[in-house]
Amino acid sequence: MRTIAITLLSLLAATTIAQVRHIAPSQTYKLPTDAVLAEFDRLSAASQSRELTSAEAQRMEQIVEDNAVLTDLYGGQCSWYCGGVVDTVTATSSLPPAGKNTYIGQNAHDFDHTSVWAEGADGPGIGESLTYEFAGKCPRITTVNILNGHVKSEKAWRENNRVKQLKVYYEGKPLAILDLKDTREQQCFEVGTLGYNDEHAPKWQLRFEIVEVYKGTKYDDTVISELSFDGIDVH
Ligand SMILES: [Ca+2]
Repeated sequence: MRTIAITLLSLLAATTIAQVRHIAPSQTYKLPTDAVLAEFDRLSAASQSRELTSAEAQRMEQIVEDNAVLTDLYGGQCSWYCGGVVDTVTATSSLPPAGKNTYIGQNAHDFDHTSVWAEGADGPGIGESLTYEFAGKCPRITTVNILNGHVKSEKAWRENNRVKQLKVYYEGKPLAILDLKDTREQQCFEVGTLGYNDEHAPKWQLRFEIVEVYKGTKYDDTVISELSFDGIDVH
């Protein structure tokens, strides 16, 4: 009897594991070249301390307009974020700050391609995770967009680990494994319709756990530059 029960439990466990589906990116979007990115970063930094000349402002606008990823981050166009709000982003660990750079979880959701979350565990950070929390009334999510690795430059991207598999937990239960490509392109994953869009619904969470990584050439730290969303119930 006991053997039968254990066999049944094993079968059930195997079925549960098998049910976590793998999702490949449905679309990818290229970043501009490093030269254009560096020009954009220079102009962006200058705009913090002085008014840009009209030629500089025009150039900056043009760079944003010409590049889908930058349009997404800096274009200020209509998106899920017109109604969607992420209440908190927390990480299980992060690297300590170095100079003015921090590596906290919120950096993965600050609409800045140069700032990153870097896990702070020993080794590549398998099992480390980011948790995003939403209010019940938050519009529903259908898509997860990821800039994988330290995308600010080809050099930083190569030197640090990138995520190969990211396990998504929806309300604490495994939902899917995102199979990330080893690319600096923005990767978009269709995850189904998540959330409530209901002011009476409770708060809810998505957790993203590092399962496997692509190795960097210099550092054994796994990095995500941006993890953001698209969805419905807005406009
Ligand atoms: Ca960022």
